[in-house]
This record gives sequence, C-alpha cells and structure tokens, in this order.
Amino acid sequence: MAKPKLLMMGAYAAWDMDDLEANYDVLKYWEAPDRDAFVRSHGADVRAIATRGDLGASADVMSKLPKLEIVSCYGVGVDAIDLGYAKSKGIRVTNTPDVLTADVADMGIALLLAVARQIPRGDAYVRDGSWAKANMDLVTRVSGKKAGIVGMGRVGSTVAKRLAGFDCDVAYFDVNKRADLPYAFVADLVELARRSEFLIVTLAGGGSTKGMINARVLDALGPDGILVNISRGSTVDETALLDALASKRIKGAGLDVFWNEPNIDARFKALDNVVLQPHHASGTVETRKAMGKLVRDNLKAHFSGSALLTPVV
Ligand code: 8YV
Repeated sequence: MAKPKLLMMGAYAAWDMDDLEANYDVLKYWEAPDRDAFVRSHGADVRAIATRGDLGASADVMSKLPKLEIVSCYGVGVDAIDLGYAKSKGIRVTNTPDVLTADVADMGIALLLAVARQIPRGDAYVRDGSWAKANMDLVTRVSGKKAGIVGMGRVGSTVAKRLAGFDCDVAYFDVNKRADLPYAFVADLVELARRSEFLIVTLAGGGSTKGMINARVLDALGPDGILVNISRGSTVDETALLDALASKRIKGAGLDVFWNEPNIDARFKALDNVVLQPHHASGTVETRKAMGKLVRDNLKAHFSGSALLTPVV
C-alpha cells in the first residue's frame, strides 16, 4: 500500500525525519523555492501535516489540501494553527502537552536568575579581565521575593512549584481561580504586577491573550521589577516593553519569545538589561525526543484507526 502523503511545514530533528520518511511520503514545504506552487502541484493527495508550534498551519495552506485529515503539531501551543478552519473541515489536530512542561518551566527560572543575578554579565566580567581590576557590582536576589505568574496552566503551575522552592511568595492571574492550588489568586493583572517583584508570563498564545502585558502592567511592575516571557511573543506589547526597558521603567527582562522570530527587533540587542533566548525553552534533547515521538505516535494512531494520544479539543 502507498505510504500516506505528509506535508512537513519545517524540519524536525534527524531521528524524527528518519522515522517519518520511512513511514510517509514526506513533502518538505520549507525547502520549496515557491511554496504556493509546491502546494498547488503536490497538495491533492496530502492526508497529514506535521508542523511546529512556531510554524502552525494556516487556513490558506489547509484549504489547498482537499484530502487533509490531521495536523500534528510539534509543540503545545497551537495558536498558529487555524483551529476554526480545521474544525469546520473535520481536520483533527494534535499537540505535545506535558512532555515539555518541566523544561519550559526550568527556562523560566533560568531566565529569572540570569536577569536578576546578571549571569551573562558576570560571565563576560570574568572572561574580559574586569574581575582583576575590581569586584563586580551587586545584583538582585531572587529567593524569598514576591513572584507573579500570568497564566496558571501546566507550565505556570510548574514554575510556581519551582519558585516555592526558592521560598518565593507566589500569586497568579488567570481567567479562573484554581481551587486545587495553594497560591494567591489575583483577578486583576495590573494589581498582580503591582504586588510582584517578578512577573513570569506563561499564557497560551492567540487572540484572547494578545498584548496582555501592556504599558500599564509594566508600569505597575515598576523600576525594580523583572519580566520573564516563556509563552508567546504575542502576549506582550513589545513596543511598550522596549520603551519600559530603555527608560528603566522596569529593571529587566528575560525573553525566550518575540513578535518577529527569528528576526527580532534589533533594539533588544542593544539593551543591557535583557537576557535573550532563541525560543528554546523546550529545546533539550530529552524533551525534543519526547515531542517528536508524540507527533509520530499521534500520526500512527490516526492512520491505524486508534484513539489519538493528545488531541487538541
Ligand atoms: C517549540 C513551542 O519551541 O510548545 C510550544 O508551543 O513553542 C515550543 O515547544 C516549538 O514548537 C518548536 O518549534
């Protein structure tokens, strides 16, 4: 029997590519010089899309694949997939929750420590010989501080657990209070920012959270406050953030995600109060192997008529 045709929106790690190429007729969208023409000439028999959180699947691409049955996403965030369109056409969607939660939460803590304790500057201070001339100036403590988490989902609650280990006083904002968690619920985001010395953003992306971290929230966080974003670039008003960082209306920021990845606003690179990461919170070998396996297992389940492991509802 012919292998099902799979359109891949971007590259996966070699171990996943090998397995996918053994089991599917793989079409590499990202390698096509003219992507529209590529989809038009090869799309008629495509039954599945394998994509990534950052690449998603637009209604435009899906509409050119009349036999599309499933979109399997390497990533938990499905904000770049047009879920409304998929639903209207009965196209199934899967993602990779849980397997990446610990690593993404770890990155939140790493960025917080990196900004507060100025780890990159300390590293440069040792390497460039500055240490021999004078001791580095003093930095900011993390332990025992007031932390605010914006979005108390899987990642948010895992960050909270880690912060509790630092004896932080943790509060959070979300649409609903989580009765199962011991942390203080603050129904007003500006109020949460006002009471917090660190704000860690772990929201889902998409229209409902777009620009939630705006100038008012940043001003409430204040000149001693640190912002960490491990969610999606879209959740933060980047113009307001750049302004607040440049004018020191907040102390600093640790950012894994941006509006325009990977070509981020060049002004970030000129700031000395930010620590930047290349959207890499889930980027460990261990987690990426588990994510790839989950993408492949969902596709396998679909084509063998079994229940999907992690459908997006
Ligand atoms: C990945 C992500 O970096 O899970 C998500 O939503 O954004 C990340 O884990 C991404 O999907 C890999 O390209």
